[in-house]
Amino acid sequence: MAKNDEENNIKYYKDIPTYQDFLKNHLLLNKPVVFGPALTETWKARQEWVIDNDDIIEYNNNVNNEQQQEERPKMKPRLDYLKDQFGSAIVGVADCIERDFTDQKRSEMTFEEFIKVWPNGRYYLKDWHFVRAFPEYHAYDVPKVFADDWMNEYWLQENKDDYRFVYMGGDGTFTPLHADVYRSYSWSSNICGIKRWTLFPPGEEKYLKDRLGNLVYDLRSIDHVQFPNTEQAKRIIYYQRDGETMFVPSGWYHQVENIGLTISINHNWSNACNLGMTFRSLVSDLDDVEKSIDDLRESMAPIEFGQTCHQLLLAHSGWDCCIFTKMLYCISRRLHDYSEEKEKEQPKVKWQAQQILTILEEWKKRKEIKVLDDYLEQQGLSNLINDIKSLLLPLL
Ligand SMILES: O=C(O)CCC(=O)C(=O)O
Ligand SMILES: [Fe+2]
Repeated sequence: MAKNDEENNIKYYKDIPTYQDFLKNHLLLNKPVVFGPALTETWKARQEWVIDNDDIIEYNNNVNNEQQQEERPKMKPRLDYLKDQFGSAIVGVADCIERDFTDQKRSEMTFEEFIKVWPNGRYYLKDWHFVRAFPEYHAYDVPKVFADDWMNEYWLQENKDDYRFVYMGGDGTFTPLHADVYRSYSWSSNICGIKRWTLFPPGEEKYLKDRLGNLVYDLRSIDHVQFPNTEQAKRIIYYQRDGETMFVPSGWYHQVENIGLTISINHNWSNACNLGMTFRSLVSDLDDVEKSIDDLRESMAPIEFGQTCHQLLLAHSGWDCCIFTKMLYCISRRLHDYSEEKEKEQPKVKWQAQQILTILEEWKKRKEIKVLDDYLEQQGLSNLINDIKSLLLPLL
């Protein structure tokens, strides 16, 4: 088993660090970190969803007996309780043996049906918007160090969506290699089972692509003719145990494989510290859409072409520049009304305002700004960018 310490280039905090330490050493440096079980100890999910694991488990994957003992999860799911509480909910599952382009084939079933197939190691329950589905249940609290979360703050205010998930998988289920949506951060707390993480610092993904830019799908079965350079990619491997929490920084590609029956809770999140990364990912997604329909450019007026690109971006990735700007407006209003005693742990307000204003300046320099202006106007939001500036400038 890989060593779970700094030798492996990942910082481990047994005791929860202060927000200032986390900000300085991880959010701003964009470096991963693991928190010990103390962070999640009081969660209802850790108390009610699991029981001690006394099973002798026959694993599907290739580990020898000694490793099996060492890797045996301390806890296992409390299936009767989970079925009783949540059995009739509809959940989305990924088929770990059927690929669908760059992802796994998805389908739906009831949670009760999932519980029956859980041990088979084929279907992986993913992206369950658990808090939305069971708002009264209160399975966990967002740790203070992760509370400054603009994405969920915006979506919850709109009451439309969120990025708060529960995952449940059997031995050998996995999430293919990817970087997170919008280059957001993620945090993932393991309730039971073991997760084997492989993390690649930003930039290393160039070794994980073929000549056409396709990314390796599963690190466990690489075609070395198609992907001849994968061995060169620097990586961190970490076995995440029951109760531990992984912080995944922006733009780090990663793959996750489950050992034993696993349950995890994870959020995608973003804030002023990774705003630049998020913004550049938006612009690059927009560039990709533009390229993909370049043959239509001649047949359309420039405004119409721009709007079509935005619509495609929204349909394809769930966001567009309008949503991004509305998120900045939502956060700017809060920063403007800042009141110290009510506020969560976060960087200095003035610094956050500067980050947003810097992004707006970057926008202004890009050709897409004209399209964005028209697009916002069409949605009755023509003053949004000026409104953001009026809210933030007094904070500088
Ligand atoms: O647990 C998994 O399978 C995937 C988690 C993940 O990709 C993340 O937290 O960003
Ligand atoms: Fe991820």
